[in-house]
Amino acid sequence: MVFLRKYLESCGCEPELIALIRLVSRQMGAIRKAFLENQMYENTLNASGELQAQMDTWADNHLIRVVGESGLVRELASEEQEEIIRFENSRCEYAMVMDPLDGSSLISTNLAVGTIVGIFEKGSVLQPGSKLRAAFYTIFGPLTVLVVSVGKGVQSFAWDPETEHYLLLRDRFCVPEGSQYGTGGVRKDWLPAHLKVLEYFDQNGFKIRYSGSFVADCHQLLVYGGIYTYPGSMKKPEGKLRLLFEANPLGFIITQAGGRITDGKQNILDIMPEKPHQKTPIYIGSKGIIDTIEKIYSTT
Ligand code: AHM
Ligand code: MG
Repeated sequence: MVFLRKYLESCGCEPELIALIRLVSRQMGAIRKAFLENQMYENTLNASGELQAQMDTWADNHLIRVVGESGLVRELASEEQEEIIRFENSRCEYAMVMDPLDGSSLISTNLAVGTIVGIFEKGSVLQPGSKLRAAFYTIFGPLTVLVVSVGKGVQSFAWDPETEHYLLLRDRFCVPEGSQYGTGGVRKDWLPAHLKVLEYFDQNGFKIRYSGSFVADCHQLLVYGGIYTYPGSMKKPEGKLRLLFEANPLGFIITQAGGRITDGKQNILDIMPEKPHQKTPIYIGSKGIIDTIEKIYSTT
C-alpha cells in the first residue's frame, strides 16, 4: 500500500512541501462534510463578477485560515479573493494559488466538483505555470480523489475516511489520444477558429462530453484522452477561466501526463501573468489533438 507521504518522499520532495500538500489535501474531509449545510448561493460576487456559492466562500475561508496558520505559505491568491494575501509570519517562502471549489454551479446537482491548487517554490503568485513546483486537484466523486504532480509524472490517491490516509489509486497517468471533447460557451458567440476546431471534431467522429466542472472534465481526459476547451468568444475574447487558479495548475498536471495546454496560439504555461484574475481561452488535453488545434488556429 503506497501512502501519499511515502510517495512524495520517494520523489525527493522537501519536508515543507510534503507538509503543505498533505495539509491542504487533508482538508477535503472537512470540505466534503460542509456540502450538507451549504447548498445555496450567497448574495456576493467574486473578483470575476460571478455569484458565489456558499461552498465557494466556505472552502475559501477554511483553506485561507488553515494555510495561514500553518506558517508554510508566504503568499496566497484565491479565485474567491480580490487581492493577493501575504502571510508575513510564514517560515517558508511558498506562493500558493487556488480555486477552493471549482465547478460550484454543479453543487445543487450533486455532480463532481473539486479543489485546485498550484504551489511555487518562492516569490510571487504571478509566475508562469511552467515555474510551478507542484500542482494538485481533488475531486469529490463517489471517492474523494487527489491527483498530484511534483514534476515527476502524475499519480492519483483515494482518501480513506476510516484510516484518514490517501492511498495510491493509480500510478503514472499518460493521457491517451482519445476522441472526445467538451466545449464551454455559446455557439452563436464562437469565433471562426473555434468553429473550425469543432468542425474537425465532427469530421473525425469525436464524441461530446462536457460536465460544467473543469476539474471533472480534466480528470476525465486524463483517463480517456480527448480535450476540454473553454474558448474565447466574440463577447469575451479572453474566455472564462482563470490563468492562475484553473489553467496553470491543470495545465501543469496534464503536461506532466504527456498532454498539452494552449490558448490556440501558445503554450499557456509560458504566459507571464499580469494580474491575479487574468483569464485565458483554454484548450487542454491529448498532445496530438492540441497540436492539430494550434495548426487550425495558425491557418484561420
Ligand atoms: P467556478 O470556478 O466558479 O466553478 O467556474 C469555473 C467553471 C468550470 O469548472 C467549468 O468548466 C466552467 O466554469 C463551466 O462554465 P459554463 O457554466 O459556462 O459551461
Ligand atoms: Mg473554477
